Amino acid sequence: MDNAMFCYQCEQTAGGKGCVKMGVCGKTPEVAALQDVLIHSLKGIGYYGWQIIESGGEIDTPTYKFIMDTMFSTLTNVNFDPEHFVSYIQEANKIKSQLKAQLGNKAQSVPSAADYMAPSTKEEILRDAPKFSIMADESLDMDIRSLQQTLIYGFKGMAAYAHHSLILGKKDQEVGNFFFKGLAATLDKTLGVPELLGLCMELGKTNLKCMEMLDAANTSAYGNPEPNEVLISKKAGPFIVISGHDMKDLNELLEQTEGKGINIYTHGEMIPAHGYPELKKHKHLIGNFGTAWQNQQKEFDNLPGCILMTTNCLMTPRDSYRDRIFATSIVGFPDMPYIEEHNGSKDFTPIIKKALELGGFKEDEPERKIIVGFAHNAVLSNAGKIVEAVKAGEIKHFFLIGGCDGARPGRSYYTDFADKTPHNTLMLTLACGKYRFNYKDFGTVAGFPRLLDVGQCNDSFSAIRIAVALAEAFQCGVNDLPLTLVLSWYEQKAVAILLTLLSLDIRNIYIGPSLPAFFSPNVLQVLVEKFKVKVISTPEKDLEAILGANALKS
Ligand code: SF4
Ligand code: SF3
Repeated sequence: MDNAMFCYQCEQTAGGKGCVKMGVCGKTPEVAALQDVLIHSLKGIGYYGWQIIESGGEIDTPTYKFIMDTMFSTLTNVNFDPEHFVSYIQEANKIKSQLKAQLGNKAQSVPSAADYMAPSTKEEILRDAPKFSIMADESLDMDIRSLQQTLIYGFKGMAAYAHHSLILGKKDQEVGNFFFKGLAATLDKTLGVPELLGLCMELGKTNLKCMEMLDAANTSAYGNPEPNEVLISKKAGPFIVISGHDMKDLNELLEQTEGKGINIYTHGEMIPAHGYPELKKHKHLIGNFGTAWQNQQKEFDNLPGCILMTTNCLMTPRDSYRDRIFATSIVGFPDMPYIEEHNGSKDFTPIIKKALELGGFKEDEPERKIIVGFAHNAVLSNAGKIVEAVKAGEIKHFFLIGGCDGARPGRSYYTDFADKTPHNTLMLTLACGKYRFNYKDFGTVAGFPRLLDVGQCNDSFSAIRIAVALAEAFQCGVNDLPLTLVLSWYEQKAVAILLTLLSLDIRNIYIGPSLPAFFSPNVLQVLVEKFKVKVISTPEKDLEAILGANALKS
C-alpha cells in the first residue's frame, strides 16, 4: 500500500489539519487504513441494523457490544495493534451477513457501500483501504463531510460510555438503536446540512441518556462517590499502576491483589476511583501515581512496578518499561502482553507476578494528598448551603473547567485561568485536564474547597446534573446561572460531550486550545452564531468578559 493516511479526529492532529504520514499519536498508516475499513464496515452494519429496527426487529447484545467495542477501539490513543483491527474487520463481515439474513427480503434500496465485504487477509484489506479514506471522495461537499465526521467522532465518544456501561451490565435500547440510525445516515447521500446537524443534536441528546446510564452503572456497582483524600506521593513496596477509565478492571485487580503485599495506584483518569465506597474500602488502593496521560513516557520510565492500561490514553511505550506494561479490553499495542476476559472475569496473575519481581519503590516519599469525590451526590447534598452562599454574595461565580489534557503549550491557558479566578468563585473540574492544576491549594470559599473534582470525563453527567439542579434551585435556566464552562478538548469523547451540551442549548461555552480540524468554516459559523461557542483567548480577557472588569480584582 502507499504510505498515505488521513486522520484529523483529535486536537493534536498534524499542523492543525490532518496526520498524513504518521499519526502524531503514533498511529501508523497501516492502523489508520485498517481503522478506515473498519469504520466503513460499521456503517454498513448500521444500515442493515437500522432496517431491522425500522421493520420492528431487535438487535442482539453481541452485535450491540461489537459496535461499542470496535468504535471505542478507534478512539485516539486506544489501540495501535493491526492484528486487533484485522480480526474486528473479519467479525464485521460475519455480523453483516447475519443482519442481512435477519432482514431477509425486507431490504430496501441498499446503497452499494452498505454491502461492502472486506477481503480476508490484512494485505488485501490494506489494498482496499484507500477507497475508504476520509478524503477519498474529493467531490463531497465540505460541510457534509464535516458533519458526517462530527457524527462519527461523536459516536466513538458515546461508544466509550456505552462500552463502560455494558461491562457493568447496563444496556439501553434507545442508545443502541441510535448507533444504527446514525451510522446508516452517514451512507445516505440524500441528507443535507440541516438533516446532519439535526442528527448531531440527536446524538448529543442520546449521549446524555448514555452518560446517565453509565452514572447509574458506576454508582450502583460501587456506591456514590464521596469526598476523600488521595495520596499522591509514593509508598515503599511492590505496586501496580492502573490507568484508563475502567472501574470494573480496577475492582477485579483490587480483589486479586488483596493480601499479596502489592499497592495499587490509580493513574490519569482513574483517580476518581478513590471516591467510590466499594473501591476505596480496599486499603491497598494506596494512592495515585503520576499525572495526565501525555506525561506517561517520562513518568513510567524505568518504573519499578507494572502498569495496566484499561482504556485510553496509551502512548508508544519506551523500552525502559515495555516489559512491564500490559493491555486489556479494547487497548492494544503490537507485542504488548494482553489480559483476556473469560466468562466475564480476568486473571491478572501475570501482572501480579511481575510486580512482585520488580520489587517496587524502595522508600516512602513525604506525604502529599489531594481531595477527590465531588460527584453530583456529594455536591448536591450541599446544594442548600451552596445556594445560600450564592444568595449571600459569598460565591459569585462557578466555573466548570473540564476536558482532556494534551501536549500543546496552549494548554497552560487552563492553569493560568484557574490561578486567576477570583477568590469568591468555585471551580468544578472534570477529566484529565485538571492534572495541570489540581495539586495547587486554591483555598476555600463559603466553607468549600475552591476546587471540587467531579470525576472522569465519563462523569460529565454529574456536572450536567449539578448545573440543572442549581438552575432549579435558582428557578432559572442553566444559561442564566452564574456558571461558565471552560472546556479543553483532545479526543472524541469530548466531541460527544460538546454535542450533548449544545443539544441542551447551553450557550457561551469556551473551548480550546484549538478548534477541531474537522469543523468546516460553515459548521463553525453555526456553532458560533447559534450556540455562541467561544474560542479561548487569554485567561485575563476571557475572565473579564465573563465576570466584568472589576470582578478580577476581588
Ligand atoms: Fe493524528 Fe490524532 Fe488521528 Fe492520531 S488520532 S493520527 S494524532 S489526528
Ligand atoms: Fe483524558 Fe485520554 Fe480525554 Fe477521559 S485520558 S479525558 S484525554
